Amino acid sequence: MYLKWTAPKNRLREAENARHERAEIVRALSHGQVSRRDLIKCGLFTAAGLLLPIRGLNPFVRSAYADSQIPTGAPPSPLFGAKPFTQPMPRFDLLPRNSLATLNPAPQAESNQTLQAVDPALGGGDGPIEGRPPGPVWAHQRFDLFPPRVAVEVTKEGARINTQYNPGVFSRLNSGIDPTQPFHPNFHPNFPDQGPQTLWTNNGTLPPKLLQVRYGEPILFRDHNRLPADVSLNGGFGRHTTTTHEHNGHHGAENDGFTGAYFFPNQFYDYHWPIVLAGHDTINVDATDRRAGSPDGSGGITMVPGDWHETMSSHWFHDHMFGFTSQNVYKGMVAMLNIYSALDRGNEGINEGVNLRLPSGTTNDFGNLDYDVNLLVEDKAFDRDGQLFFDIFSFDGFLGDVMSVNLAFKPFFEVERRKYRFRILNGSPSRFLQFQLSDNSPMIQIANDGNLLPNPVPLTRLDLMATAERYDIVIDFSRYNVGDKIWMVNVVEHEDPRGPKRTVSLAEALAGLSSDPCVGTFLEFRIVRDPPQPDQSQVPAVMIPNPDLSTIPVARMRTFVFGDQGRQTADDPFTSALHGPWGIGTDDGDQLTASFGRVSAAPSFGTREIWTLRNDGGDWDHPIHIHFEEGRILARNGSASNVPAWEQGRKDVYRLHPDGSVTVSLQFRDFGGMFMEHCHNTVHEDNAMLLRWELDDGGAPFLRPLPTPIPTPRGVTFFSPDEILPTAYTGSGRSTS
Ligand SMILES: [Cu+2]
Repeated sequence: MYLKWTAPKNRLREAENARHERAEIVRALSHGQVSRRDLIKCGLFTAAGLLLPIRGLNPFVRSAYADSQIPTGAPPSPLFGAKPFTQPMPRFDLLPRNSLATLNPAPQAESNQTLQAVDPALGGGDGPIEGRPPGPVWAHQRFDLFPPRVAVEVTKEGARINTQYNPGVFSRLNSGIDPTQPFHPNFHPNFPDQGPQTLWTNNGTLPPKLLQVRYGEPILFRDHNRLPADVSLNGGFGRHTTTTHEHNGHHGAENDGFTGAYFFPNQFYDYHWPIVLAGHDTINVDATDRRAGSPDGSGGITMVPGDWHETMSSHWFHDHMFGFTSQNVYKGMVAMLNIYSALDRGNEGINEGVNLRLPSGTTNDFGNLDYDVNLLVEDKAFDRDGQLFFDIFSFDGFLGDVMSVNLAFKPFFEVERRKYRFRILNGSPSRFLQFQLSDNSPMIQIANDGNLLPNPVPLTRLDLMATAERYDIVIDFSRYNVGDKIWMVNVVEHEDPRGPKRTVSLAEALAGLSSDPCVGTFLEFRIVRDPPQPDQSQVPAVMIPNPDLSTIPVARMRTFVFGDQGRQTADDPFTSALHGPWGIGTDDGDQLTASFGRVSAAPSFGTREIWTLRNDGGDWDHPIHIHFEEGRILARNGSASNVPAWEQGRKDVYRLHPDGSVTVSLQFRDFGGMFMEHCHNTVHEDNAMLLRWELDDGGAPFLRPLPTPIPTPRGVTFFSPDEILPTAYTGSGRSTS
């Protein structure tokens, strides 16, 4: 937790010195000059990760000048005189959708292994231009069936000024921001620009990027790595290798951003995102149900196969680098992805009996953003120079002391007197958030984790929101007068990253009495005018009912226990480089720390399973993300009646609660390969609460089990899995072909 500016000056100085010395060691660790083991040997480090309070190295322990209110502390982030609500909130920056012909070289099913010279900083020699693992196992699945129709290219690179900002709406709907003006990589005009080593984003620019896609329109996402070839040019944290996960895409594993399928500077990786409805092969296969559809561009519907009950809306994509996800996402490798469908069209005016007509706009056939606003909420911290600060030594998690929305420090947003949809994403490394409006008026939750709920849920206070969770809400500003202001308030207080300490009352939060600087108002809504057109949007009483599971047999039950007793059983230096303390126990086995060479579960293709996720920690919370198929929560702590209304739809992140359990129904359909399950407190994930599971298709077209990719700048090699847990494969037989 953070010291207040009112803390004694000598205590602040001491903390700043401690942070500085610590940063030196962090740098050495992040450059690979020292290992964790070295630091433990030197007595500077404990196995649990905490830097010991020697020579003032740890700003997080009680000092000689102990502040009785806040027992641990780093110095507060400097704000350079910036006051809250003095800058407009930028809308996301739209990624261009190009024709396939713009891609050079043309995309192909198998990884493009054309050789190029490798930078001497990466060891020189020759290596492939594409970092995707080679060969048929990592070829795009069903590439002929789902040929890409839209090309999207981004480069991961260091911070630079944006001269091509496209918010997708007129300036009056973007709080007056003139997009033709250069957009600086800073968090407020008073703040210094972030340096190219500190901030790494899609295209190197701010605001964060938004990609708009629709069902039945496969995307080829070419991701270029132009991060520094020299691993030490990272501003003290972050790793120059990356892999991109489209969270929670229903795509083949070669396009899922597998944590061990990362690629190097000067390489690219082609991700093929088919954007199909789950159940493509088994439900509505002849595409005759208009509810399973996509906007056709002219007011009608293009019908697609699959189950319309599986329609998804609000995704995000982010780095998933093994051991470095928290740092890389915090550095800015984060974007959002809106999926449009017949049901959720992004046009509130079209009334053909299927469109739910949620707040959006009417100008374009689909994907209007006028009244449909993405909100990325993150806590950040800054060093004395105003550069992003991250502490890679705290294995519990990382908390910032500055709230940002769309990577802007506490902005304002101008709205009209009508309904708006907000797609809120918690992108913090570890922080839980919980929102309320300053006048205690209602919001309507319509979606959870990108899945529209069966029925809307009016709430004055949203549920806790963990990292990676998305809540879509509707706020009706017609109840206010022009000139009014209201604020979004965070009411959950952290003392450390273990989980929320407590939820404060609205009055307490507004009074600014919390010792947690992220409690209180963080986004100001300014009601500036009446809408020029009548609000045609609605929030229907029925949105997307759940898929019917009653006739689908349960092939298998599995149990996963999440705790801090992680043990490493693999010794491969690539796949098991992480050392805990966090681990996952599978089916009553020991808690194991991550090795992406270990297969922990292998459900059979085409089946349904029930997984119970249990929290082993007394006062911890863990938000668990299962890749590939969204699930339905059947029970919390063993009882269906514990599942609140806003979790009655489908989800992909499951908060376990302290000592709690969540029982989830999942199906495994349409694509195969190796996927992950992990804590989305990204610091827990990196240290090393993550496992690999893969689909067992019985042998074809995949191998069983799949070979583990080991990326190098000179190409990817493969090894047999280090370990296969005894209960991984269905039944007693186990093939190791
Ligand atoms: Cu966790």
